Amino acid sequence: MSQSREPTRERSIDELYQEDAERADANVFGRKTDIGRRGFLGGAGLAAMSAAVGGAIPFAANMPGGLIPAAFAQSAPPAGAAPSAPAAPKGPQYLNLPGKSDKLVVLGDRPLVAETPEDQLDDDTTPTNKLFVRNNGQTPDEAKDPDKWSFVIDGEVNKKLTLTLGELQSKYKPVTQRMVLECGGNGRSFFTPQARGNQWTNGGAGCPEWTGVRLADVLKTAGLKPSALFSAHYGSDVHLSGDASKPTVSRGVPIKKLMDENNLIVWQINGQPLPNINGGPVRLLVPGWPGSLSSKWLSRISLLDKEHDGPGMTGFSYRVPIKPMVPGDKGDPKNFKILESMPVRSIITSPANGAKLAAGTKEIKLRGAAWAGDYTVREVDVSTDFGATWTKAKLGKPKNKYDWQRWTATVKLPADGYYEIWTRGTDARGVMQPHLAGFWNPQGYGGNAMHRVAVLVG
Ligand SMILES: Nc1nc2c(c(=O)[nH]1)N[C@H]1C(S)=C(S)[C@@H](COP(=O)(O)O)O[C@H]1N2
Ligand SMILES: [Mo]
Repeated sequence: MSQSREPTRERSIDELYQEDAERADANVFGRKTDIGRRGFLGGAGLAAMSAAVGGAIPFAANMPGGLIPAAFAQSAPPAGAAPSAPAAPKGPQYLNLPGKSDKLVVLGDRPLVAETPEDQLDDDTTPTNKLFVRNNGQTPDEAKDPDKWSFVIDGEVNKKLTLTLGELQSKYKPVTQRMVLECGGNGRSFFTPQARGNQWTNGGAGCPEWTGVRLADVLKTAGLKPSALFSAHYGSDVHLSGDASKPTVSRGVPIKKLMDENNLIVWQINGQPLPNINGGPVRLLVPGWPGSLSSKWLSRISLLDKEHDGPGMTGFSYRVPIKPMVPGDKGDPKNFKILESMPVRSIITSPANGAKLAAGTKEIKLRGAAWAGDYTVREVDVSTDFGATWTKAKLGKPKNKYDWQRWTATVKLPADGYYEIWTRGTDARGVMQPHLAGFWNPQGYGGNAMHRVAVLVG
């Protein structure tokens, strides 16, 4: 006689949080009392939470309910934590691609999408092998003769231009700038309920040094007609369907943004030829706004007399609500506008999430980076006590516009145990990162919840 029934198994606290955060929260923190006050983390809840995160929680009294502990957001359980139950969600899949670090995490393989975990963004300048990859279509074969790579500038211009890479290099003055490239969906995984698309943490961004010529200089040669109001950018990669007549993605910007002197047509990254996987031999770089504007394998920039309607411009694509919508709702297209500047974001690049430090460690040196789309970052703060108190980080200056700002901070710890280090950035306008990803939208753009890393001391 066979017994097919699964033995009942007690699920670990992290599984509970992953499956149903609200229920887990009620179990751990206790239900709201009839006067509407949330229970506090004590007794059985505290014991269960401590066992799950792997140590005592010195600031347990400040631990907010409803927030999935940072320790559970990582792939592997924190060192010393209770071993994960067999049904734990599968761990990250690492990228295996020549020229790329095997620490990049694959979010999708058709099209290829891979992100850079925050702790891999610890270099002041992002090395090429650590720059994220976001393809929408098929990855093209490597160009045989890069110097002959050509693209056109057409539409509302006085003179249609066709330029090869060789001509670009000989006719225009090259510039080198360190600038952030960031996917519009960066931070999408922090939305609740889950939004459609690649589930980026904060790793859909990087800040390498780019060499190229100013797009504005090239546009001046073509001569813009007064009717040129908007751009349309195209790359030569083929649509996933194989239909060569369909662009994979084609987005554009209003003329004011197009003429920004920081937009470059680039062929080098960190002093080397731009690799095929990141759009070489020639790509566009439109910093500050969603990465999708920065066409890889650049083939054409068209000037239009109205807003572009290519794939990535319409419906809910790269659009965010004007007025907040009910999270999870379908949404009314009339309530949406195009996402322009990316929001402020600060990340901790050291220590890594899940770091285990020696017993008796009384202070931690933190390193990180912050950036804010079109704006500079005014302030970065860090907290070790679930946001009850904050310490100002030492914030560096950008090398040039659209560079990220590196920061450092030292925090003191009162005792051994489990901590979450939180960071939040504030941009030059005074706009600060929210505790949780706000302004929910169906495709999950602009998710910039404060970054948290779990560390275990002792
Ligand atoms: N031709 C082309 N350009 C493209 C894309 C693409 O799929 N095809 N992806 C865009 C998106 S969505 C982003 S975020 C960036 C990613 O650049 P990377 O892969 O070099 O990191 O390229 C943009 N340019
Ligand atoms: Mo993107």
